Amino acid sequence: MLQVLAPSGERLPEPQLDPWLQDLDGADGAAVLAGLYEDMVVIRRIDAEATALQRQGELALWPPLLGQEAAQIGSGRALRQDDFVFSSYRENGVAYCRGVDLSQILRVWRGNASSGWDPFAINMATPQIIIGAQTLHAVGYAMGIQFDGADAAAVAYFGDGATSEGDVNEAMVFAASYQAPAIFFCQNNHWAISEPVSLQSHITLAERAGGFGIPHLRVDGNDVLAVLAATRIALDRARQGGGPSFIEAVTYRMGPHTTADDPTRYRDANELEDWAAKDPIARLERHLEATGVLDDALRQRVADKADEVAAVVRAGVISMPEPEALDVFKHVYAEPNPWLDRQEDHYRRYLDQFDHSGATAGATTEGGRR
Ligand SMILES: Cc1ncc(C[n+]2csc(CCOP(=O)(O)OP(=O)(O)O)c2C)c(N)n1
Repeated sequence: MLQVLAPSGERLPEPQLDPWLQDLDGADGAAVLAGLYEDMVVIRRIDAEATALQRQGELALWPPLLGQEAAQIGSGRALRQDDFVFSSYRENGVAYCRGVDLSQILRVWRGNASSGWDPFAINMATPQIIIGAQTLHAVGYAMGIQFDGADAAAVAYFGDGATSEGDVNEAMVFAASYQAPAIFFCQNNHWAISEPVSLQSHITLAERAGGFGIPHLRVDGNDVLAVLAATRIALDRARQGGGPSFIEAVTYRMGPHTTADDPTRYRDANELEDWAAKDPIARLERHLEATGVLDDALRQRVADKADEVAAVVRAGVISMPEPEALDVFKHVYAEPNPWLDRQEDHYRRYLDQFDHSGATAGATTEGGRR
């Protein structure tokens, strides 16, 4: 597994990745590192705020990313604006990097909308809940990039569990066959809800890609610099016409699968303790302290930014207008659809039975029976 930052924060020589991190040794190096640190702290704070909002009944559900900040920020910050991201539901850190309006990340989880944002405004598709389906979308988009003769890339984010899905394997066949500029970015967070990765694969997930003829890198996913470098390598290959790449970022989901899950029912507490020692933010913090980049002023600036962002997220969620019940029929099809119109009509007539207090309208017979 490739690593640039040890858990102690020490920078290790890494011949394959170091050439892709030269900007860190230049005049702006400290600013780049401080930027990565800020993003990771801010996204952890958004995650904690969203979890609190769910516990307070303001969101129906939330899939925490705690522990996966380096995998998401390191890869997200390597991308160019014209690259296109296809993610699942946990990549809120990547959405933050793409510039999504923060409260829009939470709209779906509040139940206010059936999708989050305009994909073409930020070049990131709305989150996919069907495990692995987004890899096919990414490869299709990547083939479109090829037809256009452009040098962008399509990046599919998915979990370890998704690699066992047919969709992901079919996507890899197509990407390899057409040498599409697609990046398969797998966050191996070790658990597919209660299913451990060890049960799903007897080889590393990165090695699976080798079977399709796709070049692969296995990096420490809690090391933001290793992830940044690996993503730059894959992007460069895609831009040069070198075809797809697979990155396995080895990380850990420190929280539950979603706020509806209780991981203590299937996970050993010692495992969590081991991974807490490899925390991605603490590791970068140690590095920045040792190199003199992290001082009290930077710490304060980042803490203030996190507070500010958390306040925006909270205010945005709480003030979201409630959707109309019939809005559920909007945006299902681009063209009029008689079957949907019929369903909408039935639902409207059903809703018409109720008055504003929620009681059933219409006369009741004696004794309250109809
Ligand atoms: C096709 C499909 N099968 C099953 C599910 C139910 N499901 C939701 S999340 C999940 C586990 C996914 O694990 P992984 O791919 O490792 O991603 P992670 O949640 O760890 O980020 C499953 C099986 C689903 N959403 N889609």
